[in-house]
Amino acid sequence: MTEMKLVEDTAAKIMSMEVRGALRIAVEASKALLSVIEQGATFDELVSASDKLRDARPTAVSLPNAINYILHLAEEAGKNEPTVAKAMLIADVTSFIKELEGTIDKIAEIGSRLIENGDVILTHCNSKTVTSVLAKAKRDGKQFKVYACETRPRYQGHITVKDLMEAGVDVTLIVDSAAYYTMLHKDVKKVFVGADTVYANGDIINKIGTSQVALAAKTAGVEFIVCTESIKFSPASMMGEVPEIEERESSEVTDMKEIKVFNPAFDVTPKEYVHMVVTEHGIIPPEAAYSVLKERFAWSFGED
Ligand code: RUB
Repeated sequence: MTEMKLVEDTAAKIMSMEVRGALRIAVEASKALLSVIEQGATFDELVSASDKLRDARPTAVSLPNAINYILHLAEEAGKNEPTVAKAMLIADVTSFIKELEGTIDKIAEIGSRLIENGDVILTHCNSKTVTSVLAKAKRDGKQFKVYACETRPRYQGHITVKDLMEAGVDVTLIVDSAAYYTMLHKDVKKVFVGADTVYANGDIINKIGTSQVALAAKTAGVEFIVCTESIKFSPASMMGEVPEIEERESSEVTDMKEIKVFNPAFDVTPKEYVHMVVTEHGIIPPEAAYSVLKERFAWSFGED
């Protein structure tokens, strides 16, 4: 497979959701760009490969963040003589990917400490970050139960149930509309969800339905915990930009072609509903998102 074909293939897999989840999208796009670099692409070719990947899914900011960082690394490496520049860039991008992949284990380590024996937890969608937190708590010998929302229309909750069963976690599938009832009647103590984007003000974008779960959690007095790598924080939101909320095909919802369908894939949970955000750097209140952005994305403000 030529390297551009690999880029197009990766973009197609992200669009079709064969590759999904904000962290995995960023990792796979970065790997595709690494292969382009390894083939000796010029900077312009790297930019054109990046453009093919950038818009594959519009809401998860982890994707443009990873791409922009690789382009920044390429600019920096390009200040050297060409063979040195190539070797340097390959090393830098390889270590960036390794770091990205490693963040999930750090969050698992930190987030699992929040889980106590006897906890009943609810989750929505399929976040590999959240499932790694839950799996780590299980490996640490904690006894707890999980309720997983099925997550219409794409049923990512089924993946969550499978992931957690493989990890030996006691997990039960519920329909999305049973979230509040389950909180009240099954003594849910904590909600854990992932994120696609974190705004500078601490608001969180995640799978459609997350904000309803957060509203229900607030009413039911249940802690609402977001687990997210800092690559999902949005530098553009510091300048007032808001990511587009992806709307997907009506065929995901129904095969009745004659009816009107509105199918947003994500929603925004206001920071007031979020008790804490678990990142690879530690646990922060949502209001601290701005400080994380200033530090994590210093390179994009010309500050490194
Ligand atoms: C996935 C989703 C996940 C976040 C975080 O939506 O909303 O909760 O992406 O996932 P989709 P992770 O299925 O539409 O991609 O923690 O794995 O990055």
